Formats: sequence, structure tokens, C-alpha cells
Amino acid sequence: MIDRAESDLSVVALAGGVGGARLVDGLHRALPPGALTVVVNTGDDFEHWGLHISPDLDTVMYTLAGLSPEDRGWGIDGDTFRVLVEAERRGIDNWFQLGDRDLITHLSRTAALARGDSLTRVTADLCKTLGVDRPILPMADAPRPTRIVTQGGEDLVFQEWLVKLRAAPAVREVRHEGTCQTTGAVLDALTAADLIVVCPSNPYVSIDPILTLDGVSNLIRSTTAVAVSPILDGKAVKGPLATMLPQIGGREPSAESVAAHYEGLLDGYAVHHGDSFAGTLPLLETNILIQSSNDRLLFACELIEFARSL
Ligand code: FO1
Repeated sequence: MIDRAESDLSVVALAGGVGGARLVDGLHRALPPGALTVVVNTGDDFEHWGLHISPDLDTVMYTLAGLSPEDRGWGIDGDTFRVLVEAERRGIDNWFQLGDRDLITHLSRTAALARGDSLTRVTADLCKTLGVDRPILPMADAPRPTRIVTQGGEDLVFQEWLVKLRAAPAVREVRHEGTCQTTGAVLDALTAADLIVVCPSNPYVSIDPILTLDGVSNLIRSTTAVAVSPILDGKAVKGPLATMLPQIGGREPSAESVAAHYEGLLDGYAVHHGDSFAGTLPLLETNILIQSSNDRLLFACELIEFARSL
């Protein structure tokens, strides 16, 4: 039970890509300054054109900076792609669409990492230049790349599978390589949290990379934790989750299947109207399709209210 006053509440959101960023945007406007810390998946990070790309960190950062396009969710709204067009003209790989304004983020990050700064520090510096004053923490400073093993036996870098191959090859397994160590900043934030929110992100490729870091799941179990379903009426709000659930877990694409994936971690779960299911997990049944700015704020307020009632 959360027995702290609204003004002293400490909330940590675990987030992946676009779905996570939308809820984080609502939470950041619903909560008082200083109350929210966002821990972001870096399993999607990869190298492209010699640059360190952190797609989920950037999606959250641009969303909080008010720069994200509403429809697509990633990159910078109204960005141009002149460099990408030039790459194509020269026969350089351009399957990953880096916008011209977006490029400065990747250039700065890559240069700072090469100088020896940690990803945590680089992210804080990038946030500062964009006027984002909420702490956005990478889940780890060392690489933990997500790999997709297809049913055909190929072992692929996540972004190559998702973007280059349009998530077409059926998935046998999701692997997390590299570090199991999170950062001191993440552990401190989780330890101090009154409430942990698992955002409506893909559990396999956005949330599991965070949950499987040493110490994280235990801290979540010892705190009030709520999740928001990334599946509505059998469909993923965004991305390939609806096909991954049967392929990997042998489960039907439903809010209930995602709750089963998080078994033992949650104290409450938010599902879309009509997606409720039997069981002991307290449910918040509401509109979880949070596309517009207003819907994000309303839902975040409802979710905090719900968590406080648990
Ligand atoms: N997603 C795509 O589907 N196609 C792209 O070309 C693409 C480029 C891109 C560039 C920068 C960035 O920060 C994100 C980008 N994304 C793109 C989104 C991203 O790859 C995925 O949505 C996430 O990794 C999923 O969590």
C-alpha cells in the first residue's frame, strides 16, 4: 500500500519504445516535479553508420521534449531526410531512417561515449540540451543487446529483424546478451520508489531486458507495481507483440497472456474496456488507447489513483 502524500510520491516507470513513451508523457504531466524517474530499455541499442543509436532512450526523450511525431512516435516531428537520400544515392545502407535533426543526437552520443562518458551521463546531458528535466535513466551503461533467433535458426540484431526485415521472420527465442548489471542510479531509484509502473511496451523486447538485470525483479516484488497491457482486444497497440506471444510463449495475444508473463511481479493491471479476465490480480478497466495528449494525462491520473487504492 502506498501511504505517501501525492506531493512526496516517488514513481519509477519502466519503458520501451513508443507505447512506453506515451504513458511516460502522461505520468510526467500528472505527477509533481521530481516525482518521476524513467528507466529505459537499451536492448534495442545498436551501431549504424558507426554511430551509437539508442532508439528507446531517444523516443522517450523526444516525447518528453514535445518533439515526437504523434503518428509514428519515433524520431523528430517534421524532420527531413536529406542525409538518408544522399546515402541511397551513394549506395550506402539506408534501411534505418535517421533524420537530419535526429542525427545530431547520435553524433553527440557517440562522441561522448568515445570520450569515456557513461550512457547515463550522456543521456542526462542530451536531456539538458532538449530542456527535459525528468530523470531518464538507461537500464545499463554496458551493452545488453537483444537478439532475435528466428524459427529458421538465424540469430539477428534486434533492429535488423524489426526494421530491415519488418519483423517478418517468425521468432523462436529472444536473447539478451552482455551485461546483467544495472546502474547505481537505477537501483537507487527502484529502492526509493513508492510505485513502479510497467509501461505498455513489448514484454519480450522492451521490459524483459530490464527485468532480467541483477536485483531489478526483487526490488519490483518488494514495491507496489502496476502494469498497463500493451494488447487491446487481441491486437498490439504498436509493433509485433501480437505475433510474438503465440510464437515464443505459445500464448494467445491477449491482455491476460501478458499478465501471465509478469506473474508474481504485479499488484495491479490496467486493461482496455472489455479485456478483463478472471483471477486475483486487481484490474483497472478503462480506455488504455492513449494516443492524444489529453488521453495520456487522463489515463496517467486514473492509473495513479488505482495504484494508491491497492
Ligand atoms: N523504426 C522503424 O520502424 N523504422 C525506422 O527506420 C526507424 C528509425 C529510427 C530512428 C531513430 C530512432 O530513435 C528510432 C527509429 N525507429 C525506427 C524506431 C525504433 O527502431 C523502434 O520503434 C524501437 O526500437 C522499438 O522499441
